Amino acid sequence: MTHTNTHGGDVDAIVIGAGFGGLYQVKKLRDDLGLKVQAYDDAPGVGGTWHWNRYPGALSDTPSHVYRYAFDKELLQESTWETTYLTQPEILTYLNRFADKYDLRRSFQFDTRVTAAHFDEATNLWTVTTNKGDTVKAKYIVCGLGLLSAINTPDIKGIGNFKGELIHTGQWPEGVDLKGKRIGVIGTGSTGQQVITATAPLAEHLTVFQRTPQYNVPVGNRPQSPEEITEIKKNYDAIWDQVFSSGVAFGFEESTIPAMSVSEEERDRIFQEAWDEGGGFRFMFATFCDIATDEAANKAAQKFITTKIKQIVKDPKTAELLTPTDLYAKRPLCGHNYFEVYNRDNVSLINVKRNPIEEITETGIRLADGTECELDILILATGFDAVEGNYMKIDFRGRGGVTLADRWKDGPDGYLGVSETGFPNFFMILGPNGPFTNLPPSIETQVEWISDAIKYIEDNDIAAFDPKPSAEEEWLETCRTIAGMTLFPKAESWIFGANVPGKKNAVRFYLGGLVNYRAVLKEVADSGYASFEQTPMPVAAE
Ligand code: FAD
Ligand code: NA7
Repeated sequence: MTHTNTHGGDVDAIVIGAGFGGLYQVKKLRDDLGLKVQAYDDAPGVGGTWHWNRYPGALSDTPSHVYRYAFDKELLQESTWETTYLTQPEILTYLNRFADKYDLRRSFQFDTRVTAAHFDEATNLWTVTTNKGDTVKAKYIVCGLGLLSAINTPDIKGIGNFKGELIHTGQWPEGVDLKGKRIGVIGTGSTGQQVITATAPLAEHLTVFQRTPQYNVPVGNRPQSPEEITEIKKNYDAIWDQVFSSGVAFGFEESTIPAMSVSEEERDRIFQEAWDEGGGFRFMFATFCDIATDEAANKAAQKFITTKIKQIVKDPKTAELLTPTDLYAKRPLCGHNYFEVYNRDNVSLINVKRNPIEEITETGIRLADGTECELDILILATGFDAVEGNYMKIDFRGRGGVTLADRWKDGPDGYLGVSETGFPNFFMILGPNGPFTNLPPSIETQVEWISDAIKYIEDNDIAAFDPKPSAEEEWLETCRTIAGMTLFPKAESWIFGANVPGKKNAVRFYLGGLVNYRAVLKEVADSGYASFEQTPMPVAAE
């Protein structure tokens, strides 16, 4: 007996995306499994997030030593950094170095957007098409499309009429000169806060259009000496062990102490220590174990931060506008002297909930009360159609011609964040309902698991491999249950899809932590992928 069909495609696998995920996936499939791989990115080069988000002030808020691949011990020793957090150019340089080291660019076709991918049940192949006219057949697709990548442009009246420069932070062009300009920024999330802080010293005047104030703690970015870096490099094995066996994977010990179990003085001492040390995730997860799950603990953290805002911002009216009143339950933000920016004479803050933007005009922004804000540059720091945004832009069709858009019309599914029922041999890196962490360790976990699954499919002559509907439903229920134990669903943010008008508010993450997520992935693999349908290759008599 021989198998009638090995793959029969043009290549074995298509990988989409040249960020942390896609790059490592190409290396794994091409170099470790020996598959023929074609990869695409619509950017002109590698980097993903760090190619697109070149706005001034763009910084990772994961500590430098753990915002990188863990698997490559040689690269861990060779790479270096200067400060405790990495700027966008540094991360882009790092990813380019990674691409050089493994000669990854030769597998990519850049400046090319994948527009459709249809599964053919007769051949078990995907046909992938691009905006450059390519049509390629492959057995596997791995999507590294990014979860904060499809930009969200607000539908504000007159947005097309602006005669100055209109720039979304997630598509920042080269050569923007902010010096001496009248600049407006819409949005005060993580990105908005970074770009506001960096732009204020350059602008003639900066006007911030804020809809919802957000909590922010200092990032604590400081120089890291060569001696400290040497020490980290010596301890990398232990550092990564800790990261992979933690919840949020940021490289600090997560607290096990409930906030209300200590006195108010002790609580404030611990908050102050975290404030001085810096880091948003650290403030939320290293101080106490229940800031994100218990209302009283959450209130204590809110109170600490809002008191700081009052102390930092000199004008009480501005301080009041900057003070959040909702739960501290969005992605925790941190920055460098964010609230201090509003003490500058050349910065003004507009609350667009109280005084909405009526129209973007040729020369700036007109507010509901008739105020005209004249602008040379308008920066949209309005975030992303997070998680499934880029998936919805591709005409994906699985078994029976069912579209992914249709399957996900009530909110995205996504088994284990890596696969989808009815979409055989189709894998996602950071797909819906994956872990909510410092992302490179989660990306690495998923890329390695996907690669092992593909090896299993190859070794076992499986034609089609996708999650059983019951397994996917059970996983979604697990994600919903865990999310329901936290305060995150009660705050309006991209984590649940609340930031884009019309988007379904639904669970999009597994909030159970990386360590538990890895245990589930291992269990699934160890079971011989029992939660997956596995259609064998058709066999023919010799
Ligand atoms: P991405 O880097 O987003 O790459 C996806 C790539 O896919 C893009 O290059 C895109 O062009 C390409 N693509 C998408 N659709 C198509 C298509 N149809 N055809 C062809 N190509 C396509 N995470 C952290 O853990 N810590 C941080 O501090 C942190 N800071 C961040 C700051 C900003 C401003 C942003 C936007 C994100 C941040 N993130 C952070 C999240 C960050 O996205 C991840 O850490 C990581 O870089 C994601 O890598 P990725 O490869 O999964 O996706
Ligand atoms: P976010 O966190 O989604 O923030 C977007 C900001 O833009 C937020 O302040 C929004 O206000 C604001 N926004 C969005 N649409 C509008 C309109 N129409 N009018 C006024 N203001 C608007 O995106 P970021 O890019 O900052 O961060 C995303 C993640 O990327 C971040 O968590 C890091 O992981 C990196 P709202 O709060 O919705 O009222």
